[in-house]
Amino acid sequence: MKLVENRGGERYGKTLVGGHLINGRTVGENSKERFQSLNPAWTSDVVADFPQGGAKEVAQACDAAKAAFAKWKSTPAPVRGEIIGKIGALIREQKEFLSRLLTREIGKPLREARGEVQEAIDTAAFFQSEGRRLYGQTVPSELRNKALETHRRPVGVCGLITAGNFPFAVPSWKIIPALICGNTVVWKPSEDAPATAFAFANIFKAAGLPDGVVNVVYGTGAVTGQAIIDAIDKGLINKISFTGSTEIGRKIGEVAGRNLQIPSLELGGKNPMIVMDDADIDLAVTGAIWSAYGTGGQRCTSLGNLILHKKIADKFLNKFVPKAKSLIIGDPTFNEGITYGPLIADRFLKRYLAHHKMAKKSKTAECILEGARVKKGAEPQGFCGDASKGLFVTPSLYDKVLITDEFAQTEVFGPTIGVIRVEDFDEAIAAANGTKYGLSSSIYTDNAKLRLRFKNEITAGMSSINNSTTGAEAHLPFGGNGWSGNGTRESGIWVVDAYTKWHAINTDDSGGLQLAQMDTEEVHGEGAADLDGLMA
Ligand code: UN1
Repeated sequence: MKLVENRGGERYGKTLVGGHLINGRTVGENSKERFQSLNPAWTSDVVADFPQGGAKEVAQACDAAKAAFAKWKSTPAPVRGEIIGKIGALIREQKEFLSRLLTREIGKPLREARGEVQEAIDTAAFFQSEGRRLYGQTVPSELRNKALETHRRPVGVCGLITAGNFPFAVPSWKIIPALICGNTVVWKPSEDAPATAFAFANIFKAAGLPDGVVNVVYGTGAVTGQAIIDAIDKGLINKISFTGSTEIGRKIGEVAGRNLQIPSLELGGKNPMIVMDDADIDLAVTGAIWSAYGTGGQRCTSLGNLILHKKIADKFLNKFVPKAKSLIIGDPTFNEGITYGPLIADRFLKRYLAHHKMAKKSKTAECILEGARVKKGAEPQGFCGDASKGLFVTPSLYDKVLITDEFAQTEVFGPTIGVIRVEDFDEAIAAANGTKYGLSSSIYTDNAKLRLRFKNEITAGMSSINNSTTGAEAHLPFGGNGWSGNGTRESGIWVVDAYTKWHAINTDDSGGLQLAQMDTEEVHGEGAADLDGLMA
């Protein structure tokens, strides 16, 4: 690793030049094929310069992970937990540094970056103690002098592919449980955040994780991500976990499926929020603003479809629109008070700007806020950054969208939402369940009967009542249904199922061959039902 002069972004720091981590060694630091991560608030700041890994590096990383597996698997789980605890302690020590690096690399406000790093600390704390559980069961046998038990076994080499919007927390959701369960890892971090990943990888090393247990191969999704997917077909990977688009998730699902593996897929969302006519409007407006525009709408849990009861829709929007117009946008490195920073990368910006075309296909939709790129000399009130340097956009809002519109059915991944007006709860829940996605969801109401109906009828994997669609806690199951995922979950105890397989064992101490699944003499009662009549 070296830090080199950063022409164009000196005030942010130097450029980090790094390489893959394979079997404890840095590989490809001088390789010619490289990519750069740019600070989206100031795109001439080159944050990092990394080699692009291909099939060769992925194969080397998988070999290293396979070689390290036997020893790591047999390391007692509480000892593995100690290392996880050390990882958590080191992250805590470096929390401010890591948060600032993350903010510089992906443009997330500092307080959110700190929250994200904290989530990794919390995840480490949770799984350190899981090293002292990882419970199996004892089960009664149908035969005498025979004992039944179950154990969780690791699955092997785990290929992990993560996205740029949560480049620290989401990798921790995958890597830490994979490790506590005794697996080894090949991680392909997002091409938008290699420096953040590199810092994380260094913590794994510093915590004393043996060489080869975590390997990191950097690069783009199209090249390095594809090489990881191909490695499933080559038999180099036993389990894949992916956070990203539905389109890529579907491809991974196909490849994993034909190899009889269960992938963990955390995909897109078009998350609904219902606001009923009895809701606390100010509370709902605050929740909707944050869900829609917090993190620049770049969360898989961000609000997509805001479903308003007709009776309160105008009142709601009269409060919502001025708030949306006065959000503070800017460069998060030098301004702690911003609501959201730049979009993460140019491809996100392009997709955001293109969403208007899709929204305008609607026959009924009315554009209330024309979200656009912030232009130098025409910055919104309170803007703090250099519009000509960063990927800054203003928020967008469409009213009178129909759930059947393409705009209501498609994830944008930027600060835009559509308002769907409904007559009653039946229409509201139909709209909320009216997309192919099913990740997060929310309702604002104090009506106990409607809350109960919402809990029972919503098809999403996660729901909030009187709260934002975003902000899952580190120990609750995270994940979605339909196009949002394949039903696997991350976080908390539930993720252990993703990284282990059950092993059932029976021990027979009877001294003879006892046959299970046989008709046993022991249980023949006297009062057997006389079924002869039935055959007549
Ligand atoms: C993601 O956006 O990919 O709960 C996952 C939340 C965040 C989501 C992270 N922790 O909103």
